[in-house]
Amino acid sequence: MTPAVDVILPCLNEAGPLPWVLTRLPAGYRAIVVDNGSTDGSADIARGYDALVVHEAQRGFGAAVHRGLLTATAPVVAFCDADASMDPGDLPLVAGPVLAGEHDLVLGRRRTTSRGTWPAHARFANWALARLMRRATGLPLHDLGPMRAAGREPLLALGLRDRRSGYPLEMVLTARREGWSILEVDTPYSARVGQSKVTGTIKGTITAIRDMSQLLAEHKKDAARGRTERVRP
Ligand SMILES: Nc1nc2c(ncn2[C@@H]2O[C@H](COP(=O)(O)OP(=O)(O)O)[C@@H](O)[C@H]2O)c(=O)[nH]1
Ligand SMILES: [Mg+2]
Repeated sequence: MTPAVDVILPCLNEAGPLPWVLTRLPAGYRAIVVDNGSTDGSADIARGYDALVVHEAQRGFGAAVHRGLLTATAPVVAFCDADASMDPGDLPLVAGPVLAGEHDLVLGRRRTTSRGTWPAHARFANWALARLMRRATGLPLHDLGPMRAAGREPLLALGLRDRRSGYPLEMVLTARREGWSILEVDTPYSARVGQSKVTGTIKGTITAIRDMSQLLAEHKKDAARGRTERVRP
């Protein structure tokens, strides 16, 4: 039976949190764990919890997430970290409005449930990027959170190209350019289990900022080109 929602869980050494994460999925939601060369047995653990496990050889958050999107078959796909910082039981908050046909893309704004959940440098980087994202899109967005949902086929049609940490931002910018209806909702966020792979280190944060700044600059150039083309006779 085709699930209503395929949940894409990028996974790089998440043996600790995976059992909890994979038992939290609501009925009708299928887990697709995209393993990116884990060395801690994550893939076997995921299979033990009946998740569909796929491998992606190319390293990078975007490469893993995109592999999940190519693997999905459900009409709606949702994205979630596999680190137990967010509860898959909350996925209906983002998938619900897409399933109901009310919005094309729903983004979960991370709302911390306890102090010390989010390292200060990551919180600051996210705040600065959200500000730039608001300016670029004109939408009242506050976070580039990983929990989100959209229709599978429309998402594929966006033709996203980033395969690193810019993927979530490219999704928002391209969806906006295509005139999608985008909604942000609050989603609970707590301390992850295990070591962060992206923004938990200063180096990871700097790479994320670099990838995202490049995308914002390209988006600005595209928008300016669009304006020039429109005024041409
Ligand atoms: N497959 C894959 N997953 C990744 C990669 N980098 C991060 N992840 C996963 O993507 C999710 C987000 O990474 P995380 O370390 O939580 O980043 P943070 O939320 O910024 O601290 C986690 O489930 C990671 O296991 C990668 O290169 N490949
Ligand atoms: Mg995380």
